Amino acid sequence: MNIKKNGMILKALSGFYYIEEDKTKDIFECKARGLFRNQKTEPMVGDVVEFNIDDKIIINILKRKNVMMRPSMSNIDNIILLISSCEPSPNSLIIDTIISICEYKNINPILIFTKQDIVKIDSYYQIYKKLGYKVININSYPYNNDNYIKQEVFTELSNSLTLIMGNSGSGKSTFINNIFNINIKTANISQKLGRGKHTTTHIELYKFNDIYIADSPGFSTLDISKYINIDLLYIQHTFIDFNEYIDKCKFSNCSHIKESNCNIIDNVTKGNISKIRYNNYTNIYNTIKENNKNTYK
Ligand SMILES: Nc1nc2c(ncn2[C@@H]2O[C@H](COP(=O)(O)OP(=O)(O)OP(=O)(O)O)[C@@H](O)[C@H]2O)c(=O)[nH]1
Ligand SMILES: [Mg+2]
Ligand SMILES: [Zn+2]
Repeated sequence: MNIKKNGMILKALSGFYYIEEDKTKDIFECKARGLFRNQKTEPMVGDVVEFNIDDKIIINILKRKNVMMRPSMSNIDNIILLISSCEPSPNSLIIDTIISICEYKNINPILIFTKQDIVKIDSYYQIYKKLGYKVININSYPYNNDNYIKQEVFTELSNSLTLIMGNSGSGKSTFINNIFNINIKTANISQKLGRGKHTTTHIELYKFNDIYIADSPGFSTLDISKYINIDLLYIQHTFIDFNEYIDKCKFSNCSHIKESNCNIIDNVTKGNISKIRYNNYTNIYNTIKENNKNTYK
C-alpha cells in the first residue's frame, strides 16, 4: 500500500529532497519521480509536494506562488536583502535589482544594513525608508541580544517563508544565527572577505516557530545582472516611485530612457525621483535589452 502525504521541501541536495510532512512535521528523505525531467521541471526548496511515504518518491508538485531561479526556490513571501557597509561595500544596483525582482514576483522586500558597527552609512537607509520599504540597521556586533530587532523581524516574518540574499560576506548566515539562535557555518573573521568567497554552499530552509527562513550562497556584485529576468516594458512598474509620474509622459509607450517630454526624466531633474534609482532603472533596462538581443540572435 502506498500512502500519499503532503509536505514542503526544506532542503535539496544531491538528488535527495528533505520534506517536512504537513501534519506530523516529520522529515522524509525522498527522490523525485523521473517524470519531472520529461516535463523540464524539478522540485525545489519551498515546493509543496505530494509524496509516497513507502517508496519515498515525490509524485506531484503543487501550484507555485512564484519561482526564483537564482537561487532555486519557490513560494517565497519575503526576501531579506543584506547590505554590508563594508567588506563588501554596498551597491545600490544590487538593491534595486532585488527590489525589482520582488515587485515583479509579488514578494515583500526587507533591507537589512549590516556592519554598521564598522562603518556607518545612512544614505541608502533613508532612500528606501522614504519609498516605504522595511529597512533595519544592525548597529552593534556581536549582536547584543537586540530584542528590538528580534521583535521587528519576528513580527515581519511571522507565518511566512523568507529567502535571505546578499553579497558573499554580507552577513547572511550571521544574521540567521543571531536572530534565530541557529548555528550555521559563517566565514572566519580572519578570512579575506568581499571577493565572492562562499561559506554557504547550498540553499536550506530553517524553521523557527511559524517562520521559515532560507540561507543561500552569496553572489558577487558583478553577477547581479544574471539575476534579473523581467519583461523589458514591465521594469518601469517595478520602480514604485515612478508610479505617480508615469502616465504623463508625451509618448504612451515611453521607456523613460531618452524620449523627449518624458515626465520621469523631468522629475529626476526636479529632484522628485532619486537619481540613484533612475540610473539603476536605465542600467537594468539596458541589461535586459542586451540579454534579449543575445537570446533572439
Ligand atoms: N563587524 C561585523 N561583522 C559582521 C557583521 N555581520 C557579519 N559579520 C562578519 O562577516 C563575516 C561574513 O559573515 P557570513 O555570515 O559568513 O556572511 P554570508 O553572507 O553568510 O557569506 P556567504 O555564505 O559566503 O554568502 C563573518 O566573519 C561575520 O562574523 C556585522 O554586522 N558586523
Ligand atoms: Mg553564509
Ligand atoms: Zn517617460
